[in-house]
Amino acid sequence: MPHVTFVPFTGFRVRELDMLELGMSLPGLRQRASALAELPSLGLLTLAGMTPESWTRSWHSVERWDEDLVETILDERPDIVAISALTASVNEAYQFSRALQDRGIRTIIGGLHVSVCPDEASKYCDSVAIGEGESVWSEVLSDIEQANLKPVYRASPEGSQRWPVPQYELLGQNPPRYTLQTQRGCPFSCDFCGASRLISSFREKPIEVIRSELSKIRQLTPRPLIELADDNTFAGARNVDEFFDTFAQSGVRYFTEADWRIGERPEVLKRLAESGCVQVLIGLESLVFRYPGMGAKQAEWNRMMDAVEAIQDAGVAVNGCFIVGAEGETDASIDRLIQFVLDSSLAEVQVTLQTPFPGTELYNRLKKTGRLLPQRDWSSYTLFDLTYQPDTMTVEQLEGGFRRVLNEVFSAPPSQRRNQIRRKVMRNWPK
Ligand code: B12
Ligand code: SF4
Repeated sequence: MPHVTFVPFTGFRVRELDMLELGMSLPGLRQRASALAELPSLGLLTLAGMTPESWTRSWHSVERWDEDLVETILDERPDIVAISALTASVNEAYQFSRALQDRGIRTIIGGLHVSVCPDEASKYCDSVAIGEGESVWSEVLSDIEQANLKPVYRASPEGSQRWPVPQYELLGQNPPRYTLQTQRGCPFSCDFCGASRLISSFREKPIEVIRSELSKIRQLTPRPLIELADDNTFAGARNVDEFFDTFAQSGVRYFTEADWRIGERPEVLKRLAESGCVQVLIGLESLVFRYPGMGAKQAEWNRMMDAVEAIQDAGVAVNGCFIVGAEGETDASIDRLIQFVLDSSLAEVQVTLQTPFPGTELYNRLKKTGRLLPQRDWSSYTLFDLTYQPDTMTVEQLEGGFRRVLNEVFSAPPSQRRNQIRRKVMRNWPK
């Protein structure tokens, strides 16, 4: 029987050592980083789910690869090793692929980063998958069976009509968290967004497939915690009642990502908490700067914050996400952000550095104007390391300003304050 070995690169990444130390010393950040690191790679689980029974398979989720892993994989005698990596881990993935190739093992790589940089990836891997794996995976496997692996597989940008159920069993007994996707892409096109348009167009998953996935997760773990790997869950035209019925019946608890407009939709507010949603991540992005491509997500600040209040009144905690480092950022605007976050009623916050992921308008603009920092390679694309020359500050000033935000916002007192807000919000959560 042919064998495929799946190797997703996972875990939390920060490049600069002082950033890493700061992150680990701040209670608010440490907590979030360890929760995040528990999330599995849905891309390869999905491809495993559509791999025919005639193939055997193995799964190695890696934070850091080493020679022992290479030896273990050699013992499995795979016909192909399928690797998935994001920008921050892609250089590690390339070196890992080379180590396998040196031992005569063939590799194929896919994911957001290599879909945008396939020529770069081709130097390190036998084959590169561009776009959604669902569209090309059957062809890849059949080509391997016929000893005819092609150097590149390109999925159609419209996206596949197939929604295979991920093979969650590969995660073993009772994983701490699951990921599940109910839609892919986003109708907006924020110019910094490193996810929504890189793989395929905006599509919603049919409700029966979501039901099967939830039921499979429930069979494996009775009371699971799920992070929806959606780009913008309620941005489409789906029937929200059907959606909420499905989640409520499954009895799971879930986190998701949406835009603030759900706070103005009574049909969503009425049932979001009851369906099992405990937290929603909302990109508030910046107090002062408006990014191109935000579409209807761009609105008056007070209106967005009223929507946030409405969501929390409905029993669901809001994790407000902010970006530091937009064009025009200054020490004064950073101070305003700190004060705003400290005073706000947000139950959780996430603050990251603007990061020009390849494939985004932001990346193209900064590259064209020579502002990407040449000494910061892909491993710095972590959302916590600066990768470009700011326009109105020096690199050191912006780095210093960002560390100041983290210190002020994630130290013990404000983190405890947000815990209290979260508890208050949760009191409205239906029992
Ligand atoms: C869950 C998640 C994680 C999980 C799991 C990561 C993983 N390996 O999948 C964890 C917590 C580990 C994680 C970590 C990080 N993440 Co993250 N994460 C997400 C999240 C929320 C969902 C990703 C997901 O499941 N997508 C759904 C699956 C189905 O899509 P997919 O993985 O792209 O796979 C499809 C295709 O790409 C392709 N494919 C993928 N791999 C392969 C391989 C082969 C062989 C083939 C044929 C096809 C193929 O087929 C799949 C099916 O269509 C996204 C945000 C979002 N909404 O997308 C951010 C996101 C992907 N993360 C991001 C970032 C920045 C990070 C971190 C750097 C954060 C940090 N500082 O640590 C780290 C990097 C970790 C690493 N190893 O590189 C960015 C990535 C941008 C980029 N271009 O790199 C995103 C887009 C968020 C953002 N703010 O912009 N993350
Ligand atoms: S609203 Fe969110 S998911 Fe949609 S394009 Fe903007 S950043 Fe990306």
